[in-house]
Amino acid sequence: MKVTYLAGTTILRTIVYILIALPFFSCNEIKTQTTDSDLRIDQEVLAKGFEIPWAIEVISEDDYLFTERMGALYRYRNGEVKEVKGIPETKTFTTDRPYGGMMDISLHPKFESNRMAYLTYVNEDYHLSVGRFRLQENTAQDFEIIFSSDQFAIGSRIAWQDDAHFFLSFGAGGSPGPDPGPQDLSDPRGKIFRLMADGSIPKDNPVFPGMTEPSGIWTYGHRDPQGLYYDIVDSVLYASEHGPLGGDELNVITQGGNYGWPLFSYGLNYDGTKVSDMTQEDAAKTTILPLKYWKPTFRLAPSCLIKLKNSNFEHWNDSFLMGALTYRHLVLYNPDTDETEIVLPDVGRVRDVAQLPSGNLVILIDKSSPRLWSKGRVVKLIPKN
Ligand SMILES: [Ca+2]
Repeated sequence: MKVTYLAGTTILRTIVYILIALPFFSCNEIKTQTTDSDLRIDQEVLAKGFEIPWAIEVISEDDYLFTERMGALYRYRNGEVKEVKGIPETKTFTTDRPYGGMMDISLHPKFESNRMAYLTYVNEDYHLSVGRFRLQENTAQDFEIIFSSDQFAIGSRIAWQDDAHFFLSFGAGGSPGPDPGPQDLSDPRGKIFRLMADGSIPKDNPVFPGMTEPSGIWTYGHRDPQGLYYDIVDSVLYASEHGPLGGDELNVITQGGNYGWPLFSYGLNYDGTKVSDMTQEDAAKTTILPLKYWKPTFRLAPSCLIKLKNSNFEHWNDSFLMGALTYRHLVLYNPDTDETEIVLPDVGRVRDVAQLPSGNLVILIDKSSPRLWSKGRVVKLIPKN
């Protein structure tokens, strides 16, 4: 019985390794959607004048909440933008550009009845916090901090597993060299957490070696997962993460997994040196390799992640859409064909994408991109033939 089980495990592991290794054997070029392609896209600017609009959530077809990294939450409703009152102060850390600040906004799955929304932000002590509130018109009522940490997060997203559980990514930076934090289970950086809706720790979270009970940590060894998408149909959590100089990844997130940073990376340190001497073969033995990675020759810098389903962009459905910050493109990744396609070239630094009930999309774009004089904006994407 035991032998059969072990043999089964080995076969399963081999299949998993083959599946993981598949992307290395297919070397598809990056495709670019040309203007004479059959898919033309109307871009309608709904609102503009922002700095770094970072995250958007759709309440209904013409009603959205979106954050601004510099410290604001806005509500767009029928062509009008109002600032939401009652949210906390936030801090950014500035090197070449501001990091941290006000990050994700996420509606509770039962928002329609309970009006609960969640915010991830860097607080006045430069530590990542998560707060929730009840949205009453343009006011955040009963604001309550449900997660606090003692570290700065360069990026953070929320994705809901169900009404009771959400995932929270906690991005670590690292320049010029990597920080060991993501491998340290007592450090919140470089982790994906799984928490109850009230911020408490789910009893069925993993118990890591050296611990006697579950913690909030679901997976570790991440660098900066700024894209988090939970596929409720397939019950799979996906995360896109920034490598350093290249080595950006799309990962399938499995409970308790070590995703390798900074033990192993397909990218390079910012000074061009190797992140580690670990081989891919050795990394596969102790860590979970990405579903897909992009080499330093295509620095995707994925800002967000959504898997489209039943959108009006038929050719994009069942593929992942991501903002590519370095090149200022909107990029589509099809996991079935392993093709990366630039669907909106040089559109600007897209920070987030959301699907509307109609099947059209809304995206957020940074100011000064793609042109120096461009304003930060909310743009609706509509396909036209
Ligand atoms: Ca990794």
